[in-house]
Amino acid sequence: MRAIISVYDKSGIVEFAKFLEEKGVSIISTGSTYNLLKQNGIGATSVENYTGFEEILDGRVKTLQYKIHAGILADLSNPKHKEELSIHNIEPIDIVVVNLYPFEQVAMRSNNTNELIENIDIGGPTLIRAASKNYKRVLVVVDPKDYTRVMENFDNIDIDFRKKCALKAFALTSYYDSVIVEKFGYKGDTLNIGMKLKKSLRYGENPHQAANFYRVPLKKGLPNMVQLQGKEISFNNILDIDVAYRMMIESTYLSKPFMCTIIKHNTPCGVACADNPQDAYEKALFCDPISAFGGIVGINGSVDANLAKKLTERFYEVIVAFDFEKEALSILSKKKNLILAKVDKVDINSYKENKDIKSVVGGFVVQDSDYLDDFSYEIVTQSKPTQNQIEDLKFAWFVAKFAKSNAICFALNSQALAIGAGQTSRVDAVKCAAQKAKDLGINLEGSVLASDGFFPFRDNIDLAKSFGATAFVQPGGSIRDDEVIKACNEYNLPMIFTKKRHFRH
Ligand code: 93A
Repeated sequence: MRAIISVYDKSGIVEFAKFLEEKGVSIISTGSTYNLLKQNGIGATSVENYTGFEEILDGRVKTLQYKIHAGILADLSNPKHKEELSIHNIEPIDIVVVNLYPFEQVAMRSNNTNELIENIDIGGPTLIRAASKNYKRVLVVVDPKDYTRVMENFDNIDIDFRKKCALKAFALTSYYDSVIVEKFGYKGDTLNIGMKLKKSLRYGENPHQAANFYRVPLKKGLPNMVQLQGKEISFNNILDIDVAYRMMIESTYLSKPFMCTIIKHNTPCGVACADNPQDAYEKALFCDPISAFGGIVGINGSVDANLAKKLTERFYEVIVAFDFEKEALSILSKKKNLILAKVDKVDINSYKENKDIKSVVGGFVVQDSDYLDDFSYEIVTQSKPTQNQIEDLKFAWFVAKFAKSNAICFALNSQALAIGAGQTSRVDAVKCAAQKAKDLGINLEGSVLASDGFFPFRDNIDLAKSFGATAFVQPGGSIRDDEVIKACNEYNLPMIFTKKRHFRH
């Protein structure tokens, strides 16, 4: 076996190279790496000796040589490659150990263009990328922290291990380039976190904020959205369409075929399910027609003429649906500004794979997506919920999941009656919802209540019961669960725990 070692950060390299030598690996090495190995008694060959070409252009061309790269890139399962190696007297290289010029560290302290340019590593990434491309045969090691793992597993290194190393290497070179882009301040159609510009937006959350819409590579799980009519889509429209879209995809969890949601400021102000889209819409609107003004309507189906007529009676910004019937389109076309967004129904499994990225000053936090695809629970009270209550609890739980935390939802017959969202205390969420219902003349008697996080005290139960709630769903997990369960038992009302919290910030 043959390895090329060319490292800027020399930590651990002597031990690693010694190990490789003991395993019978021949070592080729660059300038100062070679000197260090030699000083430590390791029998390496310099790149110059190996290739017959000396380093030129002040080290800009060290390893960028035919003999090196053909040795790395040859596919030895291909007879033609093997033959060509032998014709040109080139030996295969099986291991590439490289770490790069410290561009980022230099960029943090310096604005000297020449210094920055000299610290852009070209040969290193080229070695790394060549080895990664040929991971089926070649092992690439780009991080001194990995030397131990490689040594421990050396006799059992398989294709999975080499593939992992290759992807780590590609991620490194992609990050390395993104730092160069960031330092030199490129403003183009890619964002330096590996995203591609989808659309320049008129402005951001507010008119004084510039904004763009980027997409992740390969668009995995993202809706393929087509705008059928209406004014230019805005930053806030995209955010609101996103919640509607998530509810549409996750609505496969619900028991009825059609779901309608009305979104305002990124949180639902009305949600319902029914056996047809029009009923679902009318039931959704019932919850809070005042908030619905200027909202985004999402429907997990096709908009037909009847529904289109209903929709034109009010002012909405966007209708998002899986489809629009021809007649519906002609009815809706009278509302020139109304945006119609047709989105693809994606497979729930690829949807689940999406990562949730939120920005913080100077970076991002990333988490797995919080999807809902089943309703499992434990009954924790003496009183057991009826089958109808279970259905309503399941539905209310869906609504509370998508409403901004702290969120609660009073629901009955697959319809949200009152939603309390975005409150800093849970008891305020209950009060807000009940106050809205009261103002709109909505009767909460006989409803069920869902809470996206646990009830910290029994006061929520006392209050909700006084407004008419008759069953509860919450994650559980408070140190005062006993007190909360006791309150339900006193009222002889059922409560279920899902053991899963669904905060949405
Ligand atoms: O200047 S380079 O872009 N040209 C090259 O051909 C080349 N080959 C390896 N830089 C190159 N390298 C880099 O040199 C490696 O990525 C490593 O960071 C460094 C090791 O050089 P030395 O062994 O002389 O310390």
